[in-house]
Amino acid sequence: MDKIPIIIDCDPGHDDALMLMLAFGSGRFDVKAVSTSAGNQTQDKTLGNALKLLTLIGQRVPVFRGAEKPLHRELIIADYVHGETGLDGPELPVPTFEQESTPAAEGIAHILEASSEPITIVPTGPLTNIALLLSTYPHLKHKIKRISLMGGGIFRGNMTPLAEFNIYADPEAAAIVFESGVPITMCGLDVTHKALVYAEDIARFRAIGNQTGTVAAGLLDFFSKFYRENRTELHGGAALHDPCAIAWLMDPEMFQSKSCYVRVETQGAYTTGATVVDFYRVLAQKPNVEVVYDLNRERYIDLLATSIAALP
Ligand SMILES: [Ca+2]
Repeated sequence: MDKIPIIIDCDPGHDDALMLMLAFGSGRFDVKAVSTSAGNQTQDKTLGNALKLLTLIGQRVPVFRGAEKPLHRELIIADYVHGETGLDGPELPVPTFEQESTPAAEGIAHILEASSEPITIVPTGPLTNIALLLSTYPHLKHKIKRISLMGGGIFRGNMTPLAEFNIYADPEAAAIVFESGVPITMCGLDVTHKALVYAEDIARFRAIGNQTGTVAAGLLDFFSKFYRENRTELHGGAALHDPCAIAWLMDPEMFQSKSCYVRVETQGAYTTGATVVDFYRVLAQKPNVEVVYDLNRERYIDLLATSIAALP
């Protein structure tokens, strides 16, 4: 099977870490580059975390530093979930390599330009870098096969009652991405709050016995604390958001989704950062997003376990 060419834009972040393990460990992707967004933590920290994680899993691809803050707003971070470092919990290795000198949007543009085939972009943080890419290099849109992202939701939010963190952090950037005309897959809170990882799954990752499994388990132990304390309706499960955006590319059949017209609210009194999903097609507009809302959780955990086992 041919590997799927992708570029990952992330803000590690505990669930971003598991997303990277899935992307690299699955063997299904030709990862052209990783760029970092400021989101779960500051740009300095998410960039450092990406370099540490790639060092841990023995992968060396170009890493690009992304924007320091959202397009028009001040940076908000999610240290209440991810801790002071953005990846609190286990010990991580000192990076064995450095980021490229090119900024993210420019670096991604060069890769798209040089590629003979369209590349899928997988953003799992705020969409600042991807909005900069699309607005600075609009002639390269046709080189983007799809944007498979974690963000948004149909009926709920986790920052405000209707807005999810990644979209809320930079709604103007998200609006640019959703209005770009590039095909989008949106793994929002509807599916990611069913992509639960429980204590027994964490024990399974730890029992793999390699360094990746040990770190994955340590990260998820820390990450689960927030969910056990604040999302009791998940019954001890932690919502493992970001790997969904990769898993959908591997096996869309394990998910349920619907093609919908989606816009991002940037000015609402109560709804800024909401993804407005026309689920029942009341506007009769052409769908621009494949909205993912359910998955086969057991298969998702199996994919993660297999991928972690294939890494150092
Ligand atoms: Ca993330």
